[in-house]
Amino acid sequence: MPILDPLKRVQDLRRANERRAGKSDSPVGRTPPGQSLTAKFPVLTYGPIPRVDRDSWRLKVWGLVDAPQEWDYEGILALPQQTQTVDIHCVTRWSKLDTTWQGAPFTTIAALVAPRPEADHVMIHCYGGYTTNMRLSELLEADVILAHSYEGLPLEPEHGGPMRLLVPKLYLWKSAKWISGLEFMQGNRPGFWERYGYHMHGDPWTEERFG
Ligand SMILES: Nc1nc2c(c(=O)[nH]1)N[C@H]1C(S)=C(S)[C@@H](COP(=O)(O)O)O[C@H]1N2
Ligand SMILES: [Mo]
Repeated sequence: MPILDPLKRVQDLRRANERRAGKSDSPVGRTPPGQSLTAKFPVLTYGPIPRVDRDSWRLKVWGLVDAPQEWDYEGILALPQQTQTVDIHCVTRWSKLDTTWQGAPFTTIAALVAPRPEADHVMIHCYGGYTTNMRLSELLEADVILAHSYEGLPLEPEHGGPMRLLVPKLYLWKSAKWISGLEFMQGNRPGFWERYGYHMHGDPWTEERFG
């Protein structure tokens, strides 16, 4: 057996461990399998870009929650804010390192609407009709935010402005642009791309591209 194979295996294991420990700062260790790095920020949208201005934008939360609520743009800005620098990964095989976003943590919103014990998934709804599904447990991780700013500036309309979801740990199709609603549910249901064969979960590190 060529010596390269075991060496590569050890390297891969070390990278996986570093990643789990959050230690790796080498671009190689931070790039999931099958992805290439880009410095650009490609726009990927199915259909036309819905034009939603700040004043009319709303987030409605309903389903299996004790306190259904609606927020406007100012309401989201009035919540505690979080700024974070994260890597993003698109299923079309580009990754972008060190992108900086600001917004309100999903956990704050979840705490305010009080999910019922049986709620275990959330359908994300968007202006324009796009949807995507996620496990509630993953939305409750600390780096999931409702983002209104990118690199210190208000989010551009083509990237989801005035407000999008950011879930850095999953492929970017889960980071719904022009977010309009959160539907808390019991059990999972496919969203837009998931119905067309994308994976129900979408972990870039295990290449959950298609279901
Ligand atoms: N509402 C909405 N959100 C969406 C999409 C979309 O078509 N509509 N595309 C998804 C896909 S497939 C990707 S890869 C990312 C791309 O985000 P970007 O255009 O800011 O790069 O947005 C996701 N969020
Ligand atoms: Mo995508």
